[in-house]
Amino acid sequence: MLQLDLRVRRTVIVALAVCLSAAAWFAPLPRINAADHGDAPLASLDRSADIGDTYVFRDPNDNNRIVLIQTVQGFIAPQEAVNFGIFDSNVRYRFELETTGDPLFDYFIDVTFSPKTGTPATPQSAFVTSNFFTGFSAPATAANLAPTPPAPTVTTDPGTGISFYAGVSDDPFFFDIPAFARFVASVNAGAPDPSFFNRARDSFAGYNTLTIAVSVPVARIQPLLSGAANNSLGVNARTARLSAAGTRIPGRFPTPPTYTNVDRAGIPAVNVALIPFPRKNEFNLATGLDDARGVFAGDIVATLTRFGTNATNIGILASVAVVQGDFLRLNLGLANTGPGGGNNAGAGFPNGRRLVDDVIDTILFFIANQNALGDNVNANDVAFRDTFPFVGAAQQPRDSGVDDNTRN
Ligand SMILES: [Ca+2]
Ligand SMILES: [Ca+2]
Ligand SMILES: [Ca+2]
Ligand SMILES: [Ca+2]
Repeated sequence: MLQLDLRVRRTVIVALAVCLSAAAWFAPLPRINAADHGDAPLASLDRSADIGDTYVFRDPNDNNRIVLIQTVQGFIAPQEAVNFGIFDSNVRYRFELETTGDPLFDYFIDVTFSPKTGTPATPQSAFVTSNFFTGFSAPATAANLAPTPPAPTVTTDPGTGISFYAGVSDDPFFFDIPAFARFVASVNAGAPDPSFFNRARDSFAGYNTLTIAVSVPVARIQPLLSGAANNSLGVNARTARLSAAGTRIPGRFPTPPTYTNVDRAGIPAVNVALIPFPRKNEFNLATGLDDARGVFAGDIVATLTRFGTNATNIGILASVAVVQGDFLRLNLGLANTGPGGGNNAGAGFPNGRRLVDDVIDTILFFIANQNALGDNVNANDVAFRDTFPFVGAAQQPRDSGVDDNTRN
């Protein structure tokens, strides 16, 4: 059974209670896209800054390291991996680290990239910076169109012991988007029909994404923790676009650079599944403190109420995504073991998030008042690696007559 932190702040209990009593308004459930792919109009229009998923887990090969992964710019077709597999040099890809047990992040790891120049085979340079270690640079992995993808270039910085990878990989997320959309439509029509999930097609199968992964020694994280319950680390991904605002010279960016937030993603499916369409952009620009203040609590409760989720399970879901801010929370005292980034029972989501974790089924379990409900897509279409960066190898162009794996 999942171990959930059920502590709920008084203010949020009050906010949720108020919202529950006022949840007679029957707004239709929001559209469902994916974990966070294309979760809001502005993110959909800024694809290079559109986060897909965020993961945090202990390295199963060495629990003294913590692996952080964010995927961006999903749905890259294998035949276009070279042309579309480019990190945007005007986007800052950030991991926000929450280390004090409150809804405000305290530390960050930022990754930015050089422009794509030279030949398609020339890797972009990544710049890894932080407010708790001295930064370093490392090459990304350039995509190719060969039958076999390039081996991932992993750089371990000698000064910090931090390992880094960035490149095109298989999208590690698995979920049947149309089935879920049809199920939601049936809920809205007053006749919930889980049989739509018999479709069981992984909407992400056969497609790639850009992946950024870092592996940080626990020894560098542990000193940052203070007052955090359960020796835990909170992680959220956030992208921001370099802004020309403030510069006096047209076309020149200010120094130091300023950024405008685009997207954020912690707990999977919060924005896409629980926030109503008119507020999705606002949610992406908000902070963990906004979450904890209950800025979106009313919307989340209204959505869950439409699903038929009872107060107990609304409280559980709210405790994960609202009360302490929308952060994945990883218990550093819980061992992670097994292949593909770890798969031992009881150590995965909502304890952090591992690649193998069927997060959609876990969330549906609580939405359905702890009754079994799932999308029947329960594993990735390709094997995850057993070593860092753990994500599966990029999908490559197929030979004539060979299934391309897509399950649209
Ligand atoms: Ca997104
Ligand atoms: Ca904090
Ligand atoms: Ca996949
Ligand atoms: Ca599933």
